[in-house]
Amino acid sequence: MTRFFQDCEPVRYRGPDCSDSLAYRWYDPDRILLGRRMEDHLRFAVCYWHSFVWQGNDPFGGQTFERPWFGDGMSHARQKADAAFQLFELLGAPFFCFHDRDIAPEGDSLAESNRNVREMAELFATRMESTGTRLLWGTANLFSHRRYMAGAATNPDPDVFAYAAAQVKNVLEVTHELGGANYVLWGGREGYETLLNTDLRRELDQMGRFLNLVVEHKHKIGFGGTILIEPKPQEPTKHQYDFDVATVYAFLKRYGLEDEVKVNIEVGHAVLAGHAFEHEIALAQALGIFGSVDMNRNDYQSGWDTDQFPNNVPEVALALYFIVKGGGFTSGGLNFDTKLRRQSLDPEDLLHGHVGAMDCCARGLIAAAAMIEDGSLQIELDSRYAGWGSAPAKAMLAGDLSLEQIADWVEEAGLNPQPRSGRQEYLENLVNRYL
Ligand code: XUL
Ligand code: CO
Repeated sequence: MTRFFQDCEPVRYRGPDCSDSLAYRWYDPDRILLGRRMEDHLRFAVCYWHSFVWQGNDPFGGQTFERPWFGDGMSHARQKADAAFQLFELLGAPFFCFHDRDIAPEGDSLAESNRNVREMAELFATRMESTGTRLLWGTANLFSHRRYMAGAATNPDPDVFAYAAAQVKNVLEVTHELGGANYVLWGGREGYETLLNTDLRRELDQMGRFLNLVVEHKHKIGFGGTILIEPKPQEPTKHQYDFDVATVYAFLKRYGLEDEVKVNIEVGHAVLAGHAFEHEIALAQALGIFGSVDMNRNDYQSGWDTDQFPNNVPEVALALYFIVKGGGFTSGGLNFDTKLRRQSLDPEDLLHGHVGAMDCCARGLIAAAAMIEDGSLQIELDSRYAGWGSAPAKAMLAGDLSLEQIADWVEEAGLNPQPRSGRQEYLENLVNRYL
Protein backbone atom coordinates (compact mmCIF):
# COMPACT_ATOMS: atom_id res chain seq x y z
CA MET A 1 0.00 0.00 0.00
CA THR A 2 1.49 3.39 -1.01
CA ARG A 3 1.10 6.06 1.61
CA PHE A 4 -0.66 9.23 0.48
CA PHE A 5 0.35 11.05 3.65
CA GLN A 6 4.06 10.37 3.22
CA ASP A 7 6.42 11.44 5.99
CA CYS A 8 3.52 12.48 8.24
CA GLU A 9 3.68 11.40 11.84
CA PRO A 10 0.60 10.68 13.98
CA VAL A 11 -0.65 13.91 15.52
CA ARG A 12 -0.30 13.91 19.30
CA TYR A 13 -1.19 16.19 22.16
CA ARG A 14 1.90 18.26 22.94
CA GLY A 15 0.46 21.16 24.96
CA PRO A 16 -0.10 24.87 24.23
CA ASP A 17 3.61 25.77 24.06
CA CYS A 18 4.52 23.28 21.35
CA SER A 19 5.92 24.88 18.17
CA ASP A 20 5.13 21.97 15.82
CA SER A 21 2.22 22.94 13.55
CA LEU A 22 1.00 19.34 13.36
CA ALA A 23 0.47 18.72 17.06
CA TYR A 24 -2.55 19.22 19.30
CA ARG A 25 -2.17 22.10 21.69
CA TRP A 26 -5.57 21.62 23.34
CA TYR A 27 -7.05 18.34 22.16
CA ASP A 28 -5.97 15.86 24.80
CA PRO A 29 -8.33 12.88 24.33
CA ASP A 30 -7.90 11.49 27.85
CA ARG A 31 -8.25 14.76 29.73
CA ILE A 32 -11.29 14.66 31.98
CA LEU A 33 -13.71 17.56 31.91
CA LEU A 34 -16.95 17.42 33.91
CA GLY A 35 -16.33 13.74 34.56
CA ARG A 36 -16.03 12.73 30.90
CA ARG A 37 -13.01 12.20 28.62
CA MET A 38 -12.49 14.97 26.09
CA GLU A 39 -12.68 12.47 23.23
CA ASP A 40 -16.04 11.23 24.53
CA HIS A 41 -17.43 14.76 24.85
CA LEU A 42 -16.41 15.78 21.35
CA ARG A 43 -16.77 12.54 19.37
CA PHE A 44 -14.97 13.94 16.30
CA ALA A 45 -15.71 12.52 12.87
CA VAL A 46 -13.92 13.09 9.55
CA CYS A 47 -16.13 13.19 6.47
CA TYR A 48 -15.25 11.08 3.47
CA TRP A 49 -16.84 13.26 0.80
CA HIS A 50 -15.20 16.68 0.97
CA SER A 51 -11.89 15.29 2.21
CA PHE A 52 -11.46 12.58 -0.43
CA VAL A 53 -14.00 13.07 -3.20
CA TRP A 54 -14.31 16.80 -3.82
CA GLN A 55 -11.97 17.83 -6.61
CA GLY A 56 -11.67 21.54 -5.87
CA ASN A 57 -14.15 22.78 -8.46
CA ASP A 58 -16.16 25.99 -8.05
CA PRO A 59 -18.76 27.63 -10.37
CA PHE A 60 -15.94 29.18 -12.44
CA GLY A 61 -13.42 26.41 -12.66
CA GLY A 62 -12.88 22.70 -12.42
CA GLN A 63 -10.58 20.38 -10.62
CA THR A 64 -7.60 21.80 -8.74
CA PHE A 65 -6.72 18.78 -6.59
CA GLU A 66 -4.82 15.84 -8.00
CA ARG A 67 -5.35 12.63 -6.08
CA PRO A 68 -4.21 9.20 -7.23
CA TRP A 69 -7.68 7.74 -6.49
CA PHE A 70 -9.66 10.09 -8.74
CA GLY A 71 -11.34 7.76 -11.22
CA ASP A 72 -14.34 5.47 -11.51
CA GLY A 73 -13.07 1.97 -10.80
CA MET A 74 -13.19 -0.15 -7.67
CA SER A 75 -9.39 -0.04 -7.50
CA HIS A 76 -9.64 3.75 -7.20
CA ALA A 77 -12.22 3.31 -4.44
CA ARG A 78 -9.85 1.01 -2.56
CA GLN A 79 -6.96 3.44 -2.96
CA LYS A 80 -9.20 6.22 -1.64
CA ALA A 81 -10.11 4.08 1.38
CA ASP A 82 -6.42 3.51 2.09
CA ALA A 83 -5.80 7.26 2.16
CA ALA A 84 -8.93 7.92 4.21
CA PHE A 85 -8.01 5.43 6.93
CA GLN A 86 -4.47 6.79 6.95
CA LEU A 87 -5.89 10.23 7.72
CA PHE A 88 -8.25 8.94 10.43
CA GLU A 89 -5.34 7.15 12.05
CA LEU A 90 -2.88 10.04 11.78
CA LEU A 91 -5.42 12.35 13.41
CA GLY A 92 -6.56 9.85 16.02
CA ALA A 93 -10.13 10.71 14.95
CA PRO A 94 -12.52 8.31 16.67
CA PHE A 95 -15.21 8.42 13.92
CA PHE A 96 -15.83 8.95 10.21
CA CYS A 97 -18.94 9.48 8.03
CA PHE A 98 -19.74 8.60 4.41
CA HIS A 99 -22.28 8.68 1.57
CA ASP A 100 -22.63 5.51 -0.51
CA ARG A 101 -21.40 7.29 -3.65
CA ASP A 102 -18.29 8.61 -1.87
CA ILE A 103 -16.97 5.19 -1.12
CA ALA A 104 -17.87 3.19 -4.23
CA PRO A 105 -18.62 3.94 -7.88
CA GLU A 106 -22.14 3.90 -9.28
CA GLY A 107 -22.71 0.74 -11.34
CA ASP A 108 -24.84 0.10 -14.44
CA SER A 109 -27.75 -0.94 -12.23
CA LEU A 110 -28.77 -0.31 -8.65
CA ALA A 111 -27.89 -3.91 -7.83
CA GLU A 112 -24.34 -3.36 -9.10
CA SER A 113 -24.04 -0.03 -7.23
CA ASN A 114 -25.22 -1.71 -4.03
CA ARG A 115 -22.73 -4.53 -4.51
CA ASN A 116 -19.93 -1.99 -4.92
CA VAL A 117 -20.95 -0.29 -1.67
CA ARG A 118 -21.07 -3.63 0.14
CA GLU A 119 -17.65 -4.63 -1.18
CA MET A 120 -16.16 -1.40 0.13
CA ALA A 121 -17.99 -1.80 3.43
CA GLU A 122 -16.26 -5.16 3.86
CA LEU A 123 -12.91 -3.44 3.40
CA PHE A 124 -14.02 -0.75 5.87
CA ALA A 125 -14.88 -3.39 8.45
CA THR A 126 -11.30 -4.69 8.42
CA ARG A 127 -9.81 -1.19 8.48
CA MET A 128 -12.13 -0.14 11.30
CA GLU A 129 -11.03 -3.18 13.24
CA SER A 130 -7.31 -2.53 12.73
CA THR A 131 -7.42 1.26 13.33
CA GLY A 132 -10.18 1.42 15.95
CA THR A 133 -12.07 4.05 13.90
CA ARG A 134 -15.86 3.88 14.29
CA LEU A 135 -18.71 5.01 12.08
CA LEU A 136 -20.61 8.08 13.34
CA TRP A 137 -23.08 7.92 10.46
CA GLY A 138 -23.73 6.70 6.98
CA THR A 139 -25.99 8.31 4.40
CA ALA A 140 -27.14 7.90 0.80
CA ASN A 141 -26.30 10.39 -1.91
CA LEU A 142 -29.76 11.13 -3.35
CA PHE A 143 -28.79 14.38 -5.07
CA SER A 144 -25.77 14.12 -7.42
CA HIS A 145 -27.07 11.84 -10.18
CA ARG A 146 -29.33 13.50 -12.76
CA ARG A 147 -32.18 11.08 -11.96
CA TYR A 148 -32.50 13.07 -8.73
CA MET A 149 -32.56 16.52 -10.30
CA ALA A 150 -36.20 17.01 -9.22
CA GLY A 151 -35.66 15.42 -5.81
CA ALA A 152 -35.65 11.87 -4.48
CA ALA A 153 -38.61 11.28 -2.10
CA THR A 154 -40.30 14.43 -3.45
CA ASN A 155 -39.82 13.59 -7.12
CA PRO A 156 -42.90 13.83 -9.37
CA ASP A 157 -41.95 10.39 -10.75
CA PRO A 158 -42.79 7.51 -8.34
CA ASP A 159 -40.05 5.37 -9.92
CA VAL A 160 -37.48 7.83 -8.56
CA PHE A 161 -39.07 7.62 -5.09
CA ALA A 162 -38.80 3.82 -5.27
CA TYR A 163 -35.20 3.92 -6.56
CA ALA A 164 -34.21 6.25 -3.72
CA ALA A 165 -35.95 4.00 -1.18
CA ALA A 166 -34.03 0.99 -2.47
CA GLN A 167 -30.77 2.95 -2.27
CA VAL A 168 -31.45 4.04 1.32
CA LYS A 169 -32.36 0.47 2.31
CA ASN A 170 -28.90 -0.68 1.24
CA VAL A 171 -26.98 2.12 3.00
CA LEU A 172 -29.04 1.82 6.17
CA GLU A 173 -28.26 -1.89 6.31
CA VAL A 174 -24.56 -1.29 5.60
CA THR A 175 -24.48 1.42 8.30
CA HIS A 176 -26.07 -1.05 10.73
CA GLU A 177 -23.58 -3.79 9.84
CA LEU A 178 -20.66 -1.41 10.38
CA GLY A 179 -21.98 -0.52 13.85
CA GLY A 180 -22.90 3.05 12.83
CA ALA A 181 -24.15 5.26 15.66
CA ASN A 182 -26.61 7.18 13.45
CA TYR A 183 -28.08 7.32 9.96
CA VAL A 184 -28.45 10.77 8.33
CA LEU A 185 -30.89 12.04 5.73
CA TRP A 186 -29.99 15.42 4.32
CA GLY A 187 -32.77 16.54 1.97
CA GLY A 188 -30.36 17.06 -0.93
CA ARG A 189 -32.86 18.19 -3.57
CA GLU A 190 -36.03 17.79 -1.52
CA GLY A 191 -37.42 21.21 -2.26
CA TYR A 192 -38.35 23.24 -5.30
CA GLU A 193 -37.50 26.12 -7.61
CA THR A 194 -40.99 27.27 -8.64
CA LEU A 195 -44.54 26.50 -7.50
CA LEU A 196 -45.57 26.58 -11.16
CA ASN A 197 -44.32 23.01 -11.52
CA THR A 198 -44.61 21.89 -7.89
CA ASP A 199 -47.45 20.37 -5.86
CA LEU A 200 -46.06 21.30 -2.46
CA ARG A 201 -48.59 19.42 -0.34
CA ARG A 202 -48.13 16.19 -2.31
CA GLU A 203 -44.36 16.46 -2.08
CA LEU A 204 -44.49 16.86 1.72
CA ASP A 205 -46.72 13.77 1.95
CA GLN A 206 -44.22 11.85 -0.20
CA MET A 207 -41.38 12.93 2.08
CA GLY A 208 -43.37 11.94 5.17
CA ARG A 209 -44.06 8.50 3.70
CA PHE A 210 -40.41 8.05 2.76
CA LEU A 211 -39.17 8.86 6.25
CA ASN A 212 -41.74 6.54 7.81
CA LEU A 213 -40.46 3.74 5.55
CA VAL A 214 -36.90 4.40 6.72
CA VAL A 215 -37.93 4.32 10.39
CA GLU A 216 -39.94 1.11 9.90
CA HIS A 217 -36.94 -0.55 8.26
CA LYS A 218 -34.62 0.62 11.01
CA HIS A 219 -36.76 -1.24 13.53
CA LYS A 220 -37.15 -4.24 11.29
CA ILE A 221 -33.39 -4.79 11.01
CA GLY A 222 -32.77 -3.87 14.66
CA PHE A 223 -30.61 -0.84 13.95
CA GLY A 224 -30.06 0.78 17.35
CA GLY A 225 -28.67 4.06 16.01
CA THR A 226 -30.54 7.34 15.63
CA ILE A 227 -32.17 8.51 12.41
CA LEU A 228 -31.19 12.14 11.84
CA ILE A 229 -32.48 14.81 9.47
CA GLU A 230 -30.03 17.56 8.53
CA PRO A 231 -31.83 20.90 8.07
CA LYS A 232 -30.74 23.37 5.37
CA PRO A 233 -32.76 26.33 4.08
CA GLN A 234 -31.62 26.52 0.46
CA GLU A 235 -28.83 25.38 -1.87
CA PRO A 236 -29.23 23.38 -4.02
CA THR A 237 -32.96 24.19 -4.31
CA LYS A 238 -34.36 27.65 -3.69
CA HIS A 239 -36.81 26.33 -1.07
CA GLN A 240 -35.56 23.27 0.81
CA TYR A 241 -38.32 21.52 2.79
CA ASP A 242 -36.00 20.86 5.77
CA PHE A 243 -35.41 24.61 6.22
CA ASP A 244 -34.33 24.68 9.87
CA VAL A 245 -34.89 22.90 13.19
CA ALA A 246 -38.35 24.40 13.73
CA THR A 247 -39.50 23.42 10.24
CA VAL A 248 -38.17 19.89 10.65
CA TYR A 249 -39.96 19.55 13.98
CA ALA A 250 -43.28 20.62 12.44
CA PHE A 251 -42.71 18.06 9.67
CA LEU A 252 -41.92 15.28 12.16
CA LYS A 253 -45.04 16.11 14.20
CA ARG A 254 -47.25 16.08 11.12
CA TYR A 255 -46.00 12.66 10.05
CA GLY A 256 -45.88 11.17 13.57
CA LEU A 257 -42.10 10.88 13.77
CA GLU A 258 -41.13 13.33 16.53
CA ASP A 259 -40.13 10.50 18.88
CA GLU A 260 -38.22 8.60 16.21
CA VAL A 261 -36.08 11.15 14.39
CA LYS A 262 -33.66 13.81 15.61
CA VAL A 263 -31.62 16.51 13.86
CA ASN A 264 -28.05 16.83 12.67
CA ILE A 265 -27.42 20.57 12.87
CA GLU A 266 -24.77 22.09 10.61
CA VAL A 267 -23.21 25.42 11.63
CA GLY A 268 -23.20 26.85 8.09
CA HIS A 269 -26.79 25.75 7.41
CA ALA A 270 -27.96 27.54 10.58
CA VAL A 271 -26.25 30.69 9.33
CA LEU A 272 -27.87 30.34 5.87
CA ALA A 273 -31.26 30.08 7.62
CA GLY A 274 -30.60 33.38 9.40
CA HIS A 275 -30.04 31.77 12.80
CA ALA A 276 -27.19 31.64 15.25
CA PHE A 277 -25.84 28.09 15.51
CA GLU A 278 -26.56 28.01 19.25
CA HIS A 279 -30.18 28.99 18.57
CA GLU A 280 -30.62 25.84 16.51
CA ILE A 281 -28.92 23.74 19.22
CA ALA A 282 -31.04 25.20 22.02
CA LEU A 283 -34.26 24.85 20.03
CA ALA A 284 -33.53 21.21 19.16
CA GLN A 285 -32.78 20.50 22.82
CA ALA A 286 -35.97 22.26 23.91
CA LEU A 287 -37.99 20.14 21.45
CA GLY A 288 -36.19 16.92 22.41
CA ILE A 289 -34.71 16.32 18.95
CA PHE A 290 -31.04 17.29 19.36
CA GLY A 291 -28.90 14.59 17.78
CA SER A 292 -25.60 15.50 16.18
CA VAL A 293 -23.62 18.36 14.64
CA ASP A 294 -21.79 19.13 11.39
CA MET A 295 -19.10 21.44 12.72
CA ASN A 296 -18.25 23.50 9.65
CA ARG A 297 -18.67 27.23 9.35
CA ASN A 298 -19.64 29.51 6.53
CA ASP A 299 -18.05 32.73 5.44
CA TYR A 300 -20.33 35.41 6.88
CA GLN A 301 -20.11 37.60 3.77
CA SER A 302 -20.40 35.15 0.89
CA GLY A 303 -23.95 33.83 1.38
CA TRP A 304 -22.82 30.35 0.29
CA ASP A 305 -22.42 27.10 2.11
CA THR A 306 -18.63 27.34 2.16
CA ASP A 307 -18.02 24.38 4.50
CA GLN A 308 -14.91 25.79 6.16
CA PHE A 309 -13.07 24.30 9.09
CA PRO A 310 -14.11 25.93 12.40
CA ASN A 311 -11.50 28.35 13.71
CA ASN A 312 -13.36 30.83 15.91
CA VAL A 313 -12.88 29.75 19.53
CA PRO A 314 -15.44 32.12 21.16
CA GLU A 315 -18.19 30.97 18.77
CA VAL A 316 -17.36 27.31 19.21
CA ALA A 317 -17.14 27.72 23.01
CA LEU A 318 -20.64 29.16 23.19
CA ALA A 319 -22.07 26.38 21.04
CA LEU A 320 -20.34 23.73 23.16
CA TYR A 321 -21.59 25.44 26.30
CA PHE A 322 -25.16 24.83 25.19
CA ILE A 323 -24.45 21.32 23.87
CA VAL A 324 -22.76 20.16 27.08
CA LYS A 325 -25.17 22.01 29.39
CA GLY A 326 -28.02 20.25 27.61
CA GLY A 327 -26.50 16.84 28.41
CA GLY A 328 -23.94 16.51 25.60
CA PHE A 329 -23.94 13.94 22.83
CA THR A 330 -25.43 10.49 23.13
CA SER A 331 -25.24 8.84 19.70
CA GLY A 332 -24.19 12.10 17.98
CA GLY A 333 -20.84 13.81 17.63
CA LEU A 334 -18.96 16.58 15.87
CA ASN A 335 -18.56 15.76 12.19
CA PHE A 336 -16.29 17.96 10.12
CA ASP A 337 -18.34 18.32 6.93
CA THR A 338 -15.45 20.51 5.81
CA LYS A 339 -13.81 21.39 2.53
CA LEU A 340 -10.29 22.60 2.09
CA ARG A 341 -9.99 25.84 0.14
CA ARG A 342 -9.37 24.95 -3.52
CA GLN A 343 -5.81 26.25 -3.41
CA SER A 344 -4.91 23.97 -0.49
CA LEU A 345 -3.46 21.24 -2.66
CA ASP A 346 -1.15 19.29 -0.39
CA PRO A 347 -1.90 16.20 1.70
CA GLU A 348 -0.62 18.22 4.67
CA ASP A 349 -3.39 20.77 4.17
CA LEU A 350 -5.94 18.09 5.08
CA LEU A 351 -4.04 17.54 8.30
CA HIS A 352 -3.75 21.25 9.08
CA GLY A 353 -7.48 21.76 8.52
CA HIS A 354 -8.49 18.97 10.87
CA VAL A 355 -5.82 19.61 13.50
CA GLY A 356 -6.81 23.28 13.75
CA ALA A 357 -10.51 22.40 13.89
CA MET A 358 -10.06 19.75 16.58
CA ASP A 359 -7.89 22.08 18.63
CA CYS A 360 -10.41 24.91 18.24
CA CYS A 361 -13.22 22.64 19.50
CA ALA A 362 -11.09 21.34 22.36
CA ARG A 363 -10.29 24.87 23.44
CA GLY A 364 -13.95 25.77 23.17
CA LEU A 365 -14.86 22.73 25.26
CA ILE A 366 -12.41 23.71 28.01
CA ALA A 367 -14.00 27.18 28.16
CA ALA A 368 -17.52 25.69 28.07
CA ALA A 369 -16.70 23.29 30.90
CA ALA A 370 -15.36 26.20 32.98
CA MET A 371 -18.57 28.17 32.35
CA ILE A 372 -20.62 25.21 33.52
CA GLU A 373 -18.43 24.39 36.50
CA ASP A 374 -18.35 27.98 37.70
CA GLY A 375 -22.13 28.19 37.40
CA SER A 376 -22.38 32.00 37.30
CA LEU A 377 -24.29 32.00 34.02
CA GLN A 378 -26.76 29.44 35.33
CA ILE A 379 -27.25 31.39 38.57
CA GLU A 380 -28.19 34.48 36.55
CA LEU A 381 -30.59 32.47 34.42
CA ASP A 382 -32.24 30.82 37.41
CA SER A 383 -32.67 34.15 39.14
CA ARG A 384 -34.29 35.64 36.00
CA TYR A 385 -37.06 33.04 36.10
CA ALA A 386 -37.25 32.68 39.91
CA GLY A 387 -40.73 34.23 40.01
CA TRP A 388 -42.12 31.12 38.29
CA GLY A 389 -41.41 29.19 41.48
CA SER A 390 -44.33 30.87 43.32
CA ALA A 391 -47.52 28.86 43.87
CA PRO A 392 -49.84 30.94 41.64
CA ALA A 393 -47.23 31.10 38.86
CA LYS A 394 -46.82 27.32 38.98
CA ALA A 395 -50.59 26.85 38.89
CA MET A 396 -50.84 29.21 35.92
CA LEU A 397 -48.23 27.27 33.93
CA ALA A 398 -49.69 23.91 34.88
CA GLY A 399 -53.00 24.93 33.33
CA ASP A 400 -54.81 24.99 36.68
CA LEU A 401 -56.02 28.58 36.27
CA SER A 402 -58.46 29.92 33.69
CA LEU A 403 -58.08 33.30 32.04
CA GLU A 404 -60.77 34.57 34.43
CA GLN A 405 -58.99 33.23 37.52
CA ILE A 406 -55.73 34.78 36.38
CA ALA A 407 -57.48 38.13 35.92
CA ASP A 408 -58.96 37.86 39.43
CA TRP A 409 -55.54 37.05 40.86
CA VAL A 410 -53.99 40.15 39.21
CA GLU A 411 -56.68 42.30 40.79
CA GLU A 412 -56.71 40.68 44.23
CA ALA A 413 -52.94 40.64 44.62
CA GLY A 414 -52.64 44.13 43.14
CA LEU A 415 -49.98 42.94 40.69
CA ASN A 416 -47.94 45.75 39.15
CA PRO A 417 -44.94 44.14 37.42
CA GLN A 418 -41.73 46.16 37.35
CA PRO A 419 -39.25 45.62 34.46
CA ARG A 420 -35.84 44.20 35.39
CA SER A 421 -32.57 44.53 33.50
CA GLY A 422 -31.71 41.67 31.14
CA ARG A 423 -28.02 42.30 31.99
CA GLN A 424 -26.83 41.30 28.54
CA GLU A 425 -23.56 43.26 28.69
CA TYR A 426 -22.75 41.78 32.09
CA LEU A 427 -23.41 38.27 30.77
CA GLU A 428 -21.36 38.80 27.60
CA ASN A 429 -18.45 40.10 29.69
CA LEU A 430 -18.80 37.07 31.94
CA VAL A 431 -18.46 34.71 28.98
CA ASN A 432 -15.30 36.49 27.84
CA ARG A 433 -13.68 35.75 31.19
CA TYR A 434 -13.55 32.06 30.36
CA LEU A 435 -12.01 32.42 26.90
C1 XUL B 1 -24.76 19.48 2.31
C2 XUL B 1 -24.39 18.69 3.48
C3 XUL B 1 -24.26 17.22 3.29
C4 XUL B 1 -24.77 16.39 4.41
C5 XUL B 1 -24.77 14.91 4.13
O1 XUL B 1 -24.78 20.84 2.52
O2 XUL B 1 -24.14 19.23 4.54
O3 XUL B 1 -22.91 16.95 3.07
O4 XUL B 1 -24.05 16.60 5.57
O5 XUL B 1 -25.46 14.56 3.00
CO1 CO C 1 -23.62 18.48 6.41
